[in-house]
Amino acid sequence: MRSWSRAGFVPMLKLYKLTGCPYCQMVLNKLAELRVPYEAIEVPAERSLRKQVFEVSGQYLVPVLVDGDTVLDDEHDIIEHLETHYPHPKEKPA
Ligand SMILES: N[C@@H](CCC(=O)N[C@@H](CS)C(=O)NCC(=O)O)C(=O)O
Repeated sequence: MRSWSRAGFVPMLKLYKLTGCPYCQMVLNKLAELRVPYEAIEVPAERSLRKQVFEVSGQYLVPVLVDGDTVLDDEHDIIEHLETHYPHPKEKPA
């Protein structure tokens, strides 16, 4: 899936997440705060069934964020990435 951004037509962020996962919720909260569009991919609760997660990140834990060529598998790194690359809505030029 693709979306418009100020950089042009770019791939939309993909977030691999699990409902009830507090680390995933931290990332979801940040995405909502920054109003960044994304595609959420719900993963199985059973770690060994998360084939897609392993294919993109080389490990099985979530959250995993894919932003173009960038793949991040730690919530703190993901939040830092979002804050660095996506301006807060209040700071966006009119
Ligand atoms: N990034 C977290 C860990 C992430 C994590 O543990 N995610 C859980 C979901 S809340 C998970 O994927 N667990 C799968 C498992 O342990 O089998 C950390 O560094 O502490």
